[in-house]
Amino acid sequence: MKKIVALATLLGLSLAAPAFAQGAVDFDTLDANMDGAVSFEELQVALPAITQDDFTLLDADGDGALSREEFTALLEAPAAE
Ligand SMILES: [Ca+2]
Ligand SMILES: [Ca+2]
Repeated sequence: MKKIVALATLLGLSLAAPAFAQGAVDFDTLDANMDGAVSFEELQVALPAITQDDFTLLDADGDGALSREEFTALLEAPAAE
């Protein structure tokens, strides 16, 4: 979880971040092909700074895509002080 918090901070993500406040980055928007999971490529569209290593960290069950639950874990990571 600490690593996810660090990643969220690195990417400038938090529920308070402007992109999220505007609803610009949410699961349904990122899931471009609407298969119910966000692939690395789909996440990269919104977060060009993300790396495959970052993605692997978020992909808790290792199936190669982020489920809604896995994506929510990133959004809900508390912003580091
Ligand atoms: Ca998808
Ligand atoms: Ca997964």
